[in-house]
Amino acid sequence: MSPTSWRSHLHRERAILAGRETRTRRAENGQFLTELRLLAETAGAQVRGEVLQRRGPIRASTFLSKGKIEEVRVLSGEEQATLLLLDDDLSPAQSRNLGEQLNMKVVDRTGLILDIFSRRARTREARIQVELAQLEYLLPRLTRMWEHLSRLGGGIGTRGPGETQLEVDRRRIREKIAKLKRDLERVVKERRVQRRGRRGCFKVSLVGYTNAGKSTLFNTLTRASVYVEDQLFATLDPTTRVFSIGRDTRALLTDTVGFIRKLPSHLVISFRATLEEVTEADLLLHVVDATEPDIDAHIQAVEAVLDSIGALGRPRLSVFNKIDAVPDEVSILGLRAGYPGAVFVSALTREGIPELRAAALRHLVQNGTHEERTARGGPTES
Ligand SMILES: Nc1nc2c(ncn2[C@@H]2O[C@H](COP(=O)(O)OP(=O)(O)OP(=O)(O)O)[C@@H](O)[C@H]2O)c(=O)[nH]1
Ligand SMILES: [Mg+2]
Repeated sequence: MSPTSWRSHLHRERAILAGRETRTRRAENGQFLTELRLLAETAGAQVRGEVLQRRGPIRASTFLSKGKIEEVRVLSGEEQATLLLLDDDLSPAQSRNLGEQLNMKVVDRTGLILDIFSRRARTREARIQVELAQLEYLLPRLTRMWEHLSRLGGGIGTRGPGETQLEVDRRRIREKIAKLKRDLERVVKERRVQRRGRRGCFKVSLVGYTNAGKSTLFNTLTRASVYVEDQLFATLDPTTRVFSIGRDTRALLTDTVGFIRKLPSHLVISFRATLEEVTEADLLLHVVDATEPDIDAHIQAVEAVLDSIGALGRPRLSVFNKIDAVPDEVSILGLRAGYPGAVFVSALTREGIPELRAAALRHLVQNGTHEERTARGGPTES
């Protein structure tokens, strides 16, 4: 591994998951680390066990308490695990200390999400954005990564690196970051030019928690066939297609990257080019997975990301998806009562889709964007 590139390195590793309960987030029926497990599996790791810290303050030097570190040590010995995945973000010093004490590779939540994004990035735009976020994350952690790699003999020789080598590597990373930022500026400009060509059209963007069914709904509404998968972050690149809202009204619908609780800020910043589609939309369709046990937490996580990109004020319509998979009618009635104004659909069975189109049209009219705007030209893709 060269210091200025970072390929996925979690694939097939045997991993232990660890997290801490907080006052606002408590484990219920063992549900606490479910999302971390999904993230880990999406990154290709093999999850061998979980450790949950329920009480006690955060230990500044290692994040986890001594007792929990011991628990991880025993479990990882039994399971021959080499990787510890944390549900929270660690400071560079915390992950270094934990790694040294346990003699394991330690990856925090941001590191894990970045790893998944790097596995998913296919287009030039996505690659630039992901690499930029990774290098910004890597820079303050370089010492640790370096020591760790040298200990494992990971392709950089057996001799411990001197300060000079580290300085050289830091400089190379800074230069690479500067270059990626210039590349990204070009991408942002290209996208702006592209969007200018679409002035006069309604712009509707799908947003929502990862795996809520945005791409499936996109395919249903536009008869497209973008990639759909029961995995987190299946979509990284935005796709735009024409979508008919009413008999004579068409809009441009954009499917984009999904959000998650504590989406790394480096990613949010570097995905600016992609997310400008969202900040400039006339209407956001917020897709919510109706089968999700913790719907409010997901809605709040999405709103937090919208807030951080300056899109919280855009007109928004909540779309509860996957109602075909909600076990009983009573639950759906409960949701309808709890979220008035939302529409309820199944992107798979098409139930509720006509109501969704009608509600979207109503919103566009109410927001005064309806008048002369209709989509011009044939389907476009970006
Ligand atoms: N039962 C049911 N499953 C659905 C529905 N819509 C989507 N799914 C499933 O949910 C999973 C995620 O769907 P995607 O469309 O990839 O979700 P997404 O929101 O685009 O996810 P990311 O791009 O990863 O953020 C897939 O397995 C879909 O088949 C639905 O209406 N009903
Ligand atoms: Mg998707």
